[in-house]
Amino acid sequence: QRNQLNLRFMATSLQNLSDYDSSNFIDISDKRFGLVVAEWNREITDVLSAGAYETLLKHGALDKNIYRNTVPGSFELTLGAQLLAQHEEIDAVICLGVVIQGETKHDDYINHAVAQGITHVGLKYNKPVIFGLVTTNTLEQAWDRAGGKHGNKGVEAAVAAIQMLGF
Ligand code: RBF
Repeated sequence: QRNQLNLRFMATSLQNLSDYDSSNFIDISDKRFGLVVAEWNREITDVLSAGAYETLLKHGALDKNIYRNTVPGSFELTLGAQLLAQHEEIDAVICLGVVIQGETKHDDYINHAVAQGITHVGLKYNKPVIFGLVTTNTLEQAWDRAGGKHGNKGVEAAVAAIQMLGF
């Protein structure tokens, strides 16, 4: 299954979408990254996670410096982020989740809570805590943002982390 996910990632996510300019990226070979990945909509969050992970490696991060953790759902991303960010050795945290609109307003509550929560964690610990939450009306729209026609938001989240480390 991992190979399939990797193939899907390689086949689609870095071709022409999620384009970015890496010419001014700083050296991140000594930076430590926390990845927090929600297990709801796991098939999709796995692809976001692979995108973020591969992007960090591609730009010089070391595998041993990437700490990947899962949380049950996106609502838990905030605490997951805090548990990582509180460690002095962690330089940046990347939060990844997929929240799909349903019949009730749960998505609104979750999205606002995560946006506020991880903003708070970033300001409290003075380090980048990246908002990699895909919030869509349908699963298809989420796939479009996980290696589909709108790129891979996991790649973009990793790029944002690298850029903020160079700020
Ligand atoms: N978590 C997600 O990451 N994505 C979702 O689309 C999502 N939908 C949910 C819908 C409902 C009605 C509920 C109650 C929870 C949902 N969650 C979702 C889980 C949520 O983020 C959290 O894990 C749980 O509410 C436990 O705190």
